Amino acid sequence: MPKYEGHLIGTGLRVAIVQARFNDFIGQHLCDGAIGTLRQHGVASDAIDTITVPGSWELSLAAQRAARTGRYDGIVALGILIRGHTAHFEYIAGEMSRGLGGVQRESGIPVGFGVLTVESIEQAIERAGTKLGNKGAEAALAVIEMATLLRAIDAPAPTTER
Ligand code: DLZ
Repeated sequence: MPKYEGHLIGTGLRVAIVQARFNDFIGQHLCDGAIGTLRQHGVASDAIDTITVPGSWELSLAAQRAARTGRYDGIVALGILIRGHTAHFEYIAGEMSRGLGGVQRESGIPVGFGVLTVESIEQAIERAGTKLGNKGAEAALAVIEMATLLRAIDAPAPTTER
């Protein structure tokens, strides 16, 4: 029985990083984490494009356009949403996550979810390369695994000899 798995060798993959600029002083660390991970796993530097958008609300539209070009094997979405005192957070977080999920389902290209949805700047810093890892790096790793998994699933099944 065939078993399909992805792996973490990113050689030959082309990846777009779509990054929201809001809270950019922390977001830059997510981006560094994502690029560092892609490079460590063999993705060529000229095969990584970065696309910036104003805020997390705009991520899914830019990710959709990037996916439609057919140039990428995967997309890493990065942003930082910090809950304020209004309902803004809920509206943006809901639409952003649904939108990114929709892009990946419609396009068939993996979209790594490296968007922090946190209560405070401190929680964001913890997840952007300090105490609790780097969610940008984790999203990049998931994209490599998913892109290689999809290639494995799409490959023609080996013929059995008689
Ligand atoms: C307006 C806004 C607010 C209040 N907070 C955030 C946030 O914490 N993180 C983020 O990525 N973007 C935020 N934005 C901007 C919106 O995502 C969007 O860019 C604007 O509403 C313009 O469409």
